[in-house]
Amino acid sequence: MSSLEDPIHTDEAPLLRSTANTADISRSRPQGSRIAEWYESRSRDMLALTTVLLLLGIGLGMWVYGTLPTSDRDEHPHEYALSTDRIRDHLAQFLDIANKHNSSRSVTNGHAASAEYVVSQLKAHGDCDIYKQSFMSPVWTVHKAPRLSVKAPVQIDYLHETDFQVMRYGGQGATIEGARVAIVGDGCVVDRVGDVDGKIAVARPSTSCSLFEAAFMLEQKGASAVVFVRSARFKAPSAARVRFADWKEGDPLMTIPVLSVTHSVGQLLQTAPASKLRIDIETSTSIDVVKTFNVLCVGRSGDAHSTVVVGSHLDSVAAGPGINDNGSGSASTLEIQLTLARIKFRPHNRLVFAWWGAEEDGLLGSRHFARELAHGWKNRWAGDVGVRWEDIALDLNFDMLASPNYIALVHNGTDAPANARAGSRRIQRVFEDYFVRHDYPYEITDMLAGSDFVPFVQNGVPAGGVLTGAGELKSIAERSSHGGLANAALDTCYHRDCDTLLNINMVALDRMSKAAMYAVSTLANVHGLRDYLGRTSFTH
Ligand SMILES: *[C@@H]1O[C@H](CO)[C@@H](O)[C@H](O)[C@H]1NC(C)=O
Ligand SMILES: *[C@@H]1O[C@H](CO)[C@@H](O)[C@H](O)[C@H]1NC(C)=O
Ligand SMILES: CC(=O)N[C@H]1CO[C@H](CO)[C@@H](O)[C@@H]1O
Ligand SMILES: [Zn+2]
Repeated sequence: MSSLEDPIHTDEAPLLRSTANTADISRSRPQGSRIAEWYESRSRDMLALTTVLLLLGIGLGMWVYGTLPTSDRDEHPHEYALSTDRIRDHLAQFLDIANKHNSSRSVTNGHAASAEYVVSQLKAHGDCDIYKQSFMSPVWTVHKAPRLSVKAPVQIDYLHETDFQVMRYGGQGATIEGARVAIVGDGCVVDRVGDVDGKIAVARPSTSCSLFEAAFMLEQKGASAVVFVRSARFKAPSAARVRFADWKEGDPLMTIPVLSVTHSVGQLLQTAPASKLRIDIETSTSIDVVKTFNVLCVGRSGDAHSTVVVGSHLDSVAAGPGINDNGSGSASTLEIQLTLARIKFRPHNRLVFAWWGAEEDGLLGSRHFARELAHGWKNRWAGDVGVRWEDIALDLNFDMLASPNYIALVHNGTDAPANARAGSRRIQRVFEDYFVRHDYPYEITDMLAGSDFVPFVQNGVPAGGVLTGAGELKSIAERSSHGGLANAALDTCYHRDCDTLLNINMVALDRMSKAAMYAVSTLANVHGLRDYLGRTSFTH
């Protein structure tokens, strides 16, 4: 076959040879049919020419395409690589765990199984070194509604939650009958009050010490219970925590009951003649100190000296499975790490993912992390966790990301203390860029308390994050810009047993998890991250 010997065609030879039938037919053709042969070789030339033109066309197309404006998908591939369905699969696993643990993923119940799930996913599909950081956490449980009755001398049985309440971490449960009362006024200046031994101390909260300090002093002076009277501007009793905010192993906890009563109940206690006044209190509560842990996934690539921490909390309250709160944050950060591993993301700055334990008991996991790394306070399990505090450039916090009646909220960086403010404002802008680019409505919300960014900003590390709201009501104005239901809570199942998969807003989850992915991948790729965070003026 001449055409096959022709050097011009050698490249196409395999292509033509593979059409074996053509060769067989030409061989069976009568000899001397020169016209047919000529015709055949022309058709092969045509085929070759077509191929060349086709290749040229593809090349030209690619060149033209390259000069066109790139799509959002090309510019933000990490966002598009993240699958909301996979996040939902993790949430289904969390729910399954909660169902097997008395409908909860709290420190005592289900947190460990949730953590095992995260660790097994990271081991199988993640890209990091995994550390567990153990610590002790006090866990508060109310077993039965408390009782409070006062004889002055006529007996009044007060209504739980309307007139009085046991304060959180307020004691180990006790039955007290016919006790006398000691009015101590300002709970902080107990040295100046008389004998409280064996009596129920009725005190006013004060600004000169914490509730815990006042109550604990009264306990040490022998009081059998403490009753804090609320000021008149509050209608309901308080359920505030009577415990050191940053409790650590070895710190004291209350043993005697601590109650909060409304102003009007307090009036009666303070004005009734002390000789005739007797009080019965019954509480059924406990504080157990249990071991729990943080899970850390320390990236193997990127500059360790400019580490980006990506945190979320894994535990739920004891009262419910916590699928939005805060399963939605921890499932999203898990899928972000797995996605980055799958697409072989090599960050310029090292990424450390953290799943905090005991958040619902007062941010104890993230506080323990800061105490051990920033302040060198070690417990008996302390060991290498693969990170040093001075290497941490910033913290991103993802808590609830899928509230059913959500508003997209971005933390206000200006709320951070002065030494973390510029960086926190910079992080805020990164999140805002995402919402502006997609034309999604969002609001700025405070960054003062309530989640695991606290120990970071308190120790000078800039922080930021997004969230979708909890028990607060949506206003009519907010409804017109964000949709959903006005005069309803952003999450009616907040801290309740109905916080299940049905409580997840998939649109919110999609937008917010991608906002998280955008911030993580963007900040992980900033060169000179610390300079970038330190810049005090920037254009949007
Ligand atoms: C499960 O929850 C119920 C109701 O809150 C409680 O009475 C029970 O003791 C719990 N069981 C366990 C094993 O925690
Ligand atoms: C952010 O916080 C600062 C200071 O705490 C406050 O002045 C400002 O109004 C807040 N911004 C928004 C949009 O809420
Ligand atoms: C964003 C958000 O509402 N997070 C919640 C997670 O749980 C803690 C502890 O209960 C709340 O204080 C946070 O508000
Ligand atoms: Zn919560």
